[in-house]
Amino acid sequence: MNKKNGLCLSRRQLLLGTGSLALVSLFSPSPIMMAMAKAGMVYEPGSGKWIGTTCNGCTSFCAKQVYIQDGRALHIRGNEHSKVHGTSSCPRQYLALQELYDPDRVRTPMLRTNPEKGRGIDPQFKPISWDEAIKLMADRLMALRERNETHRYVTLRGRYSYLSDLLIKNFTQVLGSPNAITHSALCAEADKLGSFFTEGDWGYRQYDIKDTRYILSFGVDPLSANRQVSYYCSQWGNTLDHAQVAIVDPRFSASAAKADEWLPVVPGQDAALGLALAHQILVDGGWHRPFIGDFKDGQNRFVAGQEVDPEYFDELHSHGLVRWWNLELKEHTPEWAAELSGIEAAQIRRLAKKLADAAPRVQVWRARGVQMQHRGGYTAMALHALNGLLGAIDQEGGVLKWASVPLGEIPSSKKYADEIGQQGLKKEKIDRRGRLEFPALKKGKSGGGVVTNAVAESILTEDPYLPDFVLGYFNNFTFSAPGGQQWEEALKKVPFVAHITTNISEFSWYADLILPAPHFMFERWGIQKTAGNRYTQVSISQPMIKRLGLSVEDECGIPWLIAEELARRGFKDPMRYLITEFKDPETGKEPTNADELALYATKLLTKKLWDPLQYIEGDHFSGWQEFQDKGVWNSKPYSFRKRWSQMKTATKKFEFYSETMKEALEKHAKKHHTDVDQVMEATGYLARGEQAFVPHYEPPFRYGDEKAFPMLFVDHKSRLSREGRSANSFWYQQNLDVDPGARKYADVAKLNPIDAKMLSIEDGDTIRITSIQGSIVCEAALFEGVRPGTVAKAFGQGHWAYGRIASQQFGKIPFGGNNNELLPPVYEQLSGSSAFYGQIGVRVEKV
Ligand SMILES: Nc1nc2c(c(=O)[nH]1)N[C@H]1C(S)=C(S)[C@@H](COP(=O)(O)OP(=O)(O)OC[C@H]3O[C@@H](n4cnc5c(=O)[nH]c(N)nc54)[C@H](O)[C@@H]3O)O[C@H]1N2
Ligand SMILES: Nc1nc2c(c(=O)[nH]1)N[C@H]1C(S)=C(S)[C@@H](COP(=O)(O)OP(=O)(O)OC[C@H]3O[C@@H](n4cnc5c(=O)[nH]c(N)nc54)[C@H](O)[C@@H]3O)O[C@H]1N2
Ligand code: SF4
Ligand SMILES: [Mo]
Repeated sequence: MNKKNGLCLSRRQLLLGTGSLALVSLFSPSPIMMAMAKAGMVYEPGSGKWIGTTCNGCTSFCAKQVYIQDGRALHIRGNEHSKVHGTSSCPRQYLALQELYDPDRVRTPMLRTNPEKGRGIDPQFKPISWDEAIKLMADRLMALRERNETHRYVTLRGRYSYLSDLLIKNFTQVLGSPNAITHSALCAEADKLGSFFTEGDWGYRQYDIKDTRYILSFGVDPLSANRQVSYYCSQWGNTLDHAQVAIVDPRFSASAAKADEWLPVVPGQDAALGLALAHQILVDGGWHRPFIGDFKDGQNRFVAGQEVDPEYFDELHSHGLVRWWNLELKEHTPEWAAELSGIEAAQIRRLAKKLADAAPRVQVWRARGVQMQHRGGYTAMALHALNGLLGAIDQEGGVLKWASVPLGEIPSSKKYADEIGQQGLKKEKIDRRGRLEFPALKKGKSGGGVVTNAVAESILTEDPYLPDFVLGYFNNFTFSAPGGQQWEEALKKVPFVAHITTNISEFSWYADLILPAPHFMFERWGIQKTAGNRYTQVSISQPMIKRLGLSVEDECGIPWLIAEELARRGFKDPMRYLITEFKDPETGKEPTNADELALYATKLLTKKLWDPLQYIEGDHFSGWQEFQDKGVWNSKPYSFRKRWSQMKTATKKFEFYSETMKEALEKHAKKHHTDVDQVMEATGYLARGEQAFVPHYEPPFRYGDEKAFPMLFVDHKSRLSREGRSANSFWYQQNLDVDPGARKYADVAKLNPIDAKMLSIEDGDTIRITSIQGSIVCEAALFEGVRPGTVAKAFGQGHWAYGRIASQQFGKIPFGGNNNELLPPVYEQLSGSSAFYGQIGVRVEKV
């Protein structure tokens, strides 16, 4: 029941909540706009200029144009030159303006004067000059060199542009540290594992929704999150005219509100559903024969419970279908899955039939929510295998790859590292990647990926060692990582922490030095990539207004300033690297300052896109100036079916029996002088023997026993969250009710009225949610759109720092509760990903 309406929310109200009406209120004059009007900066259409850039509000990385007038950014729209999303957008784009003009932004470098670190303890930052700031960093780096301990310099990267490899990877390398730690394992690495070990693609997909007939989404809410929200938002209405949509999610999402079916699955049980669908598709003879092949005599021998002789089957572009059936699928009937997933057997059968009827114009989507789970790696594979079975891979109306684009890389710095540096580079990385329990199998390589959240534990236990200097860039792991509390403790232990940031966030609170950052979208150079609508695009960000305060280009400029200071002290290799490798590709000029370095690096990486002499494919430009003016380059349209039997797997085929996984696991086992069963054991999986090489069912691991923690927690993204960065925006708080079941100016946990009644909780009550990790306080919203027994809550609120709107009392009291204080710091270990989902037991009480 909703106290304010005295009614349960109706379906119509839910639809309104997800629709575009909310956009109207985003345009209502804000205090900033009114102040601008007062100051005579009145918006006169036509007198300003639209400039191309990229939004980094989420991983859609849309190409944008920003309207600049009198040096102010006034308006934002999708970039008309983009073939991916054109002028369309999502509601989050405008929040960037309030991020930019946020009065709480950091304007100058600042130094901590209070040595005591803790939440609620004022760091007593005092402003200092860039000169002083850079000298402090150079002091630390030179001292590490003198002690032959350059590996104790650690960089942590959150959100980024492609230029960030300079600051994070290559500059760290030239300084002699192997510790360039990215946020990828907090983001979505387990997702890539699903497509890599089936079709050899360590990457994300695009979905050809223009021409599809059936969309089955496991947890993805494309109108709110995932990748290319702008494109999917603009096309979804048309898609609903020719396709059916089923959304599997314990939570009624914005996309579920517009779907034909909503399947409120038991959290963590998606693999059961996926495997039963595969079973039923085979039993019904519904696989896509032009991709998979057929029984030699055309007679279907897939009968529940019965083994099949592989000799009878001629496989075409896939590998190991019959082995998968024999090892795993034959027992996985819809009845078996119904018991586990809470979805009725009849509904599973009906769905299997619909998918087969629509194949190959079908697409099975999967969100972080189903894969970033303790045993989610095989779920990722199982759900992706459905796309293979239905022949949807690389097909019109199916599931497409992001095209590879001729984008350059930041040049290697390895040869510039001197002897001291080379010693440092040999040290074990701080995140434990590649240890027996952390295979982190990026692209199949043992230790190829990152284990972001393990760094906090490494610091706390000094295993492999204690870092001396941690430089955080565009990250907020104290807030964004599960078990964020351990980052607070870890950062207290590190002798020197610097943070490059726009706002004093929960990470900055523990920093010794704050370095003001330019806003990614308006104040600096950057490069991003996205895909959709059968195109892959590359767009740039560019400085278009005067940078606020004293911020400098961060991804390129900060390395420049440090290199200058190190050179003054006689350590010249870093500067030699920068001036040798980053010459202006048009004039051949060496960079002479931080801004030039950023410009030349942008030109260098994108050269093959804009230089007519190096033209390869896609949009054709007359030169850099035209590319800069347009702001975006589009690939040629997608080439369908080109990868069939040309995949980057061990067999070149789509693998249901993953020889690629087998190779990777065997290599990792060999490195540790053991076998694959021991790897399974060490990574928390129950599979033994050959089961480890096929998509299979693993029971979800439950954190917290059912008695003490009877409900299951379901985390999700808000439509207005720009990762962890938009909560200090007034427009965010004012429009939060665009999420089904949510409220303005509130941080709500959504409870089913059935559960609420049992717990004597009423709509609007203040509640405490407790897990084995911690407790948070927020507001109860009674909402029928959550599966009974679960509690769903958007990530994004619960800031106690960041600014005066985001927190209740800056530096002390959070506004609402941060979900990550409930989530234990656990992993999907094969990919190194943090596990935010699955079965996280919680107790809910009225306060
Ligand atoms: N519970 C829960 N946790 C999640 C998620 C979730 O869905 N649920 N999502 C996860 C995902 S997918 C991701 S990718 C991570 C993201 O997590 P992080 O990579 O940690 O990124 P943010 O939390 O967005 O924090 C970025 C920080 O950079 C600073 N900053 C803001 N704007 C700028 C800028 O323009 N330039 C610079 N230099 N700095 C800036 C601010 O200090 C800000 O706090 O969070 C993860 N955490
Ligand atoms: N609005 C918005 N969009 C974003 C971002 C943002 O901050 N805000 N961030 C971007 C980033 S960094 C990333 S990595 C992508 C990630 O985008 P996705 O990979 O699509 O992942 P999430 O939305 O984080 O996944 C959470 C979803 O899974 C559902 N879920 C949770 N548990 C389960 C379960 O057990 N089973 C099922 N079936 N569903 C479950 C949740 O209800 C929610 O819908 O999104 C990007 N898009
Ligand atoms: S979908 Fe993401 S990247 Fe695109 S406009 Fe919205 S927030 Fe920005
Ligand atoms: Mo992410």
